[in-house]
Amino acid sequence: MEKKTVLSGIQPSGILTLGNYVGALRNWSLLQQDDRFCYYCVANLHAITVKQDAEALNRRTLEAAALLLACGIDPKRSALFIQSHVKEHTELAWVLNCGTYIGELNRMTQFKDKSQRHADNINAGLFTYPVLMAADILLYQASYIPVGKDQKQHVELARDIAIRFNKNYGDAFIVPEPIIPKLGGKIMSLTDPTKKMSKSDPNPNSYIAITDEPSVILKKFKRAVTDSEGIIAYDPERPGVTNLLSIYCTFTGKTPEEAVAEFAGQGYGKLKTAVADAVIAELEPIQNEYKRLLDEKTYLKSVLDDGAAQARSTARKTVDDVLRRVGLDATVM
Ligand code: ATP
Ligand code: LTN
Repeated sequence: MEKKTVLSGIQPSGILTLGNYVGALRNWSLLQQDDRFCYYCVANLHAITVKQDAEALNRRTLEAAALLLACGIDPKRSALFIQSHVKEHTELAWVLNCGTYIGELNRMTQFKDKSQRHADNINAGLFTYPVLMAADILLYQASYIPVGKDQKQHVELARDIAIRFNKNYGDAFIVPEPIIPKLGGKIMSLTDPTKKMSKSDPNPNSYIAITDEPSVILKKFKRAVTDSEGIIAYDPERPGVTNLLSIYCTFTGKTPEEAVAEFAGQGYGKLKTAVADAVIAELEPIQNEYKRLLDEKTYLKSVLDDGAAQARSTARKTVDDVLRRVGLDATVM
């Protein structure tokens, strides 16, 4: 059976949040099926596009890997690895940089957004970030890319880069497609529901960390910003309550209509507690497994070493093929 390839990445730029879990990690785990092989990386090269403390970056990279395992990434079905351990990522990124237009990168909304938030450090890496992401994807000939809604534009750029390269040099790359959850593709901040929940938000009340204690999860949901009307409605005009309802639905499998009917006429308090309960029920076992794995250093190292070796062997084939097609192998005959 010809297996299709799944690939995704997550930056170790902070504590992983409920947004990362619902938008990405949960799907990563579900996509591990018999007819697919998955590559999942901790994208530490991407993380240095904003300022990082070296020691904290190393620690968070390994913690993110342990958390991915705790969320159900199975090393028998997936290669789990650290992006910087596979040099082919930066090698391919250079070639792809030379096949990407400034105009395309200028259109990326994440770049615009991050340049505003990090106005003192608008570096070239932040600008070419999507090209490195395209390299991550195209190296493994991935067909499916599970991501949250905010990454759709980057995956589309990776498609365009692949299509252009294939046209110029012959079919080197599989053209990937994003897989975005229908519900929960964009979980919003609890303190400002018009903004995406983000792990790099300086206010910890704005996000639920996957590792937050149950009492903290309950407290943060209870404080979540809604509105003063107290009407349970799934309506973009009421982003706070709609966000709570979509979180509730993703964790209970109910539809928005069912959830609205369940809480109608009861104000926001009941809904907030019910959302917290549903989230805690799913996160608690993950947290326990995560704590256990953090002490299993030898196991974690062996998973990451094996994952990188597996990734490298696939990635090398793609890079060698690309170098040959572009005329960069320069072999003396
Ligand atoms: P940062 O805030 O540091 O930019 P991030 O929280 O957006 O980071 P990433 O590492 O960039 O996290 O994203 C990892 C994955 O999680 C991506 O697939 C992204 O689309 C998804 N994701 C991130 N935030 C959310 C969210 N609020 N809702 C749904 N999916 C999300
Ligand atoms: N840029 C992504 C993280 C990421 C990624 C990838 C996602 C890095 N490499 C490859 C999918 C495929 C983000 O979520 N900010």
